[in-house]
Amino acid sequence: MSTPAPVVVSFNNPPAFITLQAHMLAEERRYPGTSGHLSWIVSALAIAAKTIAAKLKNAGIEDVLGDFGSQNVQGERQQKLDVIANHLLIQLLGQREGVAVIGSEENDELLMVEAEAGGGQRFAVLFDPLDGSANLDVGGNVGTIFSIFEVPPGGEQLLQPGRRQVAAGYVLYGSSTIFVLTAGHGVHLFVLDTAVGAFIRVQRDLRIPAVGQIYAVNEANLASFPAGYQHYLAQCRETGFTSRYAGAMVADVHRVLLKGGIFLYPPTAKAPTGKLRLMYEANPMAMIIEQAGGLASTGGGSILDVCPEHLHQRVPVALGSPENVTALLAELVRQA
Ligand code: AHM
Ligand code: MG
Repeated sequence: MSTPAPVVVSFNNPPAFITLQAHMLAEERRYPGTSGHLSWIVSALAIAAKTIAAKLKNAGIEDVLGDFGSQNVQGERQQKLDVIANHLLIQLLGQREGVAVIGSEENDELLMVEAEAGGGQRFAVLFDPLDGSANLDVGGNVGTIFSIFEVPPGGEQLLQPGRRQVAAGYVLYGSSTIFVLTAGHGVHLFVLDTAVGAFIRVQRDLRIPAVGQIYAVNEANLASFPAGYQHYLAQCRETGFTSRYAGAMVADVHRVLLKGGIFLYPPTAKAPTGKLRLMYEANPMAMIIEQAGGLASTGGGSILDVCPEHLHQRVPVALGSPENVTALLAELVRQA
């Protein structure tokens, strides 16, 4: 009896069930000579995200809500979950080979991680562990935002313009846990499959709509915005825009990324250089939005070209669909 010919099956076309880890390994393989440290760092961020998501699901049952009883360097009251998320990220990243520097919204200074023997590429990871934490007590959306730079050999110039980020992303803890990532080649979206415990890629090469009809801004501050912002928002209202504002940058930017429109945190009387922090809020969101085909501006130039002076520096932020941001910038010039 002759042996039947083996059946050759291809599992690559169409690709299915790609985890975040598999995605990162494939991304890194495109660049021979890279050390693999970047995917290792993203895997630490994913573990932190899963742990934070689990804590949030049990908030109110476990004692994780409310004030921690201290303030961070920016004078903001820390919530217990701010402290828990920050500690978790520092512990996980601090143990990862390739992490040289850690910077957090919740820490006054950069943390320098001792180098491992063996050398190789080293990275700075900057993050806002729990963005929008004022939403915690009401069960609203919160997020984690991160930015990754390669540390130049010699370690000088630790804070670099956002244009030099090698990867950036955010996690949105909402009705599902969503991980959005760019490593400089498009924006990809993963959803946590809680049964499997892994982030599964559900969208590749996300593109922001060219124009949208949503604006996200804290309109209670309108009277103290510079004239150009006020005029632009008046035009939006006159032309049928709708307003959506969660008070958590991650949730608001995510909506704009998927549906189009504009997210704004302009200068105000209370915060003349804006409220949002360049290194771990504005830069990573700007990289995501630009990678998706949008624009991200300080009102004067691209957020990604701002030369940082210190870890907690603030910038005005206007980001979103290219047509919306261009219209705002034209109004800012007209009213200057
Ligand atoms: P946080 O990082 O301390 O939570 O603050 C940042 C948040 C952003 O998520 C959000 O866009 C902004 O602060 C909301 O501020 P406001 O309440 O002034 O509108
Ligand atoms: Mg924040």
